[in-house]
Amino acid sequence: MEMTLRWFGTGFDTVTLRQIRQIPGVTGVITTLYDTEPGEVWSRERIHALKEAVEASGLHISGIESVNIHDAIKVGTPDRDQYIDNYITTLENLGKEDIHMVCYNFMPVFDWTRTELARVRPDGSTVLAYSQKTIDSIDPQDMFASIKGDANGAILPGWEPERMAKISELFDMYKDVDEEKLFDNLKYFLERIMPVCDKYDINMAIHPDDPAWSVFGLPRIIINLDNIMRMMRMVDNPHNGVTFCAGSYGTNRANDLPTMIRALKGRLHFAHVRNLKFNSDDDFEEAAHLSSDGSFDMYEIMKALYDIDFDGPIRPDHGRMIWDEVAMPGYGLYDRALGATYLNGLWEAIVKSHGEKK
Ligand SMILES: [Mn+2]
Repeated sequence: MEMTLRWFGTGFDTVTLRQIRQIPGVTGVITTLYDTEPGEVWSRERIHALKEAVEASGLHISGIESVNIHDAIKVGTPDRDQYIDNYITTLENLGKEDIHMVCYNFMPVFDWTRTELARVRPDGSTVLAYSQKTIDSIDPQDMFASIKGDANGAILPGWEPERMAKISELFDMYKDVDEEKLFDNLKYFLERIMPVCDKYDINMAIHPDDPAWSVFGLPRIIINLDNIMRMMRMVDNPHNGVTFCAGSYGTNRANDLPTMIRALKGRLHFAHVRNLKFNSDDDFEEAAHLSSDGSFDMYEIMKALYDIDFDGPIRPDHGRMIWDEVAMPGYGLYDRALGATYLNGLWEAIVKSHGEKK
């Protein structure tokens, strides 16, 4: 595996490449062109400039998170082919710039959903949190305004104000889309992009829905092992794979994370490893990466990745806000750096206990 950190780009991220370079063991970043709209072609020039900026810091681009999917593709409207053509051009341009992993998601209307951006934990740190009771009591139109806490001036991925302004239009677009239709539309998209992925050896890594169940009655399909296996079988190509996000699959306590990882051998292209602390089945908050701070056994998660010979990029995921840092919720420097170091420590111990296989 390669330890990486997500970086939103100059002008969008409070964390600098120089700071990331100084986290021991982090050699790559997972980045994006944050100012592009879903459906837009990413020019080779802009990708090249991004790559040069990252490489000038002594790091490299380990993959893209995300190239977002236009709603026309998810809904399956007649204009979807144009947007898929654009997506294919973006993949070609990424391939030509030697970038081989692309994370994306297929969530309708809302990207990840939380009800609080800064819940205070007993140690005084603040974290993102989710309460189903809160979701059940609010109108989806008010979702953005009702998230408690401050985004610290950052634009949250998937929660861009211009997108949220069109929320009723979006709900209307998805009104006839159920789970079966969403699977069909995903299949159509994947079948069309696989030839370019084969040509440039690009691993597509679908990010799970977060939380891993339906919110506001919208269909959500990337939520458990059965559905991921169905997704991979319906377009049976090794480039059609997954992002294993422990914190997203882990929202559903029926998901056995190490077992899921072991079932995904060969198709797991990217890993997000973080911990959650459950207060009840439908109320959780994000925790430090350390096993004892939350509800997951992080050693077992890393061990499962080791057991499947995982060799893709991995990153710590949302961190707590600590040491008075002001940053995008979940994406400060300090706690993610602690997370990377902890995960590297677990990995070193696992490798050495297996006779330094790698
Ligand atoms: Mn994730």
